[in-house]
Amino acid sequence: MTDPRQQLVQTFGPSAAETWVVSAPGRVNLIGEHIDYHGLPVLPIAIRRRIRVAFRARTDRRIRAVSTAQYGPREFEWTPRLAPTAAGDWENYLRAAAEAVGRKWGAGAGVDAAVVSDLPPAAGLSSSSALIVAFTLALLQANRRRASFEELMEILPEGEHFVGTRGGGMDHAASLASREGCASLIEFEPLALRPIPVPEDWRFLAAHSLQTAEKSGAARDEYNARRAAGTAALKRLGFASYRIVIEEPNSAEKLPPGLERDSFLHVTSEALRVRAAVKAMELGDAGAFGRLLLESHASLRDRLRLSSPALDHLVQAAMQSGALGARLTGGGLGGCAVVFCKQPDLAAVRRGLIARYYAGHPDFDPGRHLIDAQPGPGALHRQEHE
Ligand code: NG1
Repeated sequence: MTDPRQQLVQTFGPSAAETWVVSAPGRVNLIGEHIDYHGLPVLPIAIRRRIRVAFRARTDRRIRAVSTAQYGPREFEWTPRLAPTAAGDWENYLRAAAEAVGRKWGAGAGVDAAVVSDLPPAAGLSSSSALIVAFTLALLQANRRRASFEELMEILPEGEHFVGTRGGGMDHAASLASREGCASLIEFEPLALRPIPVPEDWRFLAAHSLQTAEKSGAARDEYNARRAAGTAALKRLGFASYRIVIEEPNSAEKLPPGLERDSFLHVTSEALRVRAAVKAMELGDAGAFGRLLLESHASLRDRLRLSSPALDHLVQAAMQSGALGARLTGGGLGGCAVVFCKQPDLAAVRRGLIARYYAGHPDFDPGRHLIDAQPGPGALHRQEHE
């Protein structure tokens, strides 16, 4: 990965001002899909791919940022009430961070910043949340402000809404507070992150379907529709929250057939799968963990209808190659599958995926599309001076 400090100097010139670097990792959700926004626990890992931001504080309120070649330089004034710019523009993520910080602590000094990433965008690895997290930490540092995990979680999911996705808090929590070698059991009511050690010989791959799910485009409406259907089902049944309803397994019968009922069934069953997956991980029961991933995929495919022929094929190819489980990860309709196997089978699973899924795709790049997803530390626990 290019050194963002070099890019900072190349773009904005040398300066006597202090330069800092912050970074935030992407994440792979192991299980617990489309339930974080209903306040239910999820189990992601932070991965070792991340967004790094080198920056210097300015004496005015200008925010200037440059990113790798395909995203051009951006510049705006950090005013108290920021509005989004054109949909799909990467500046919106910078604005989202500034708006989130500004709403809680007021607008402050701007920055000159260079952003570098080895996280492929629009791949279900949460590069957009990682960017918002990293840029938020940069703005706070530039203004010499320290924020706790809880304070950051108050502002970050809201900040992402600014970009148009009514997401949950999973991505930000995982990117901020995951622990090296552990999955993160994230609870939202109240907020808590419990590190669950991943058994030594468990391996995960993030395998890209080679179809992107552009969250700022059409996939956003699909995402928001699932959220609305799940919420409508809960309302129709007269429950205040999904946390109460998962203890009432027969409630679905009272719902008319359709997306509402299917969403309800997905959410409630997925919550139970998360519980079972944590147990399986704690016991080192790889077979059970793998089966839960497959059940999660089937539920996302058949009930939420968020899989795609490509993702189904990818999951199948993984299983035929010796994986113990696989499923689409993230919002769905493209992006990645998470593939689970034991360490001795990893090379065969990789080779099998390449032969069964990626052969004949000239765009396939193993460094971007078939990523080792071992659990790394979140932004708040990274012990390094970059
Ligand atoms: P992706 O599509 O990977 O960014 C989104 C949400 C998550 C969660 C998952 C589905 C955002 C920023 N992220 O993830 O909170 O709801 O979908 O489980 O909206």
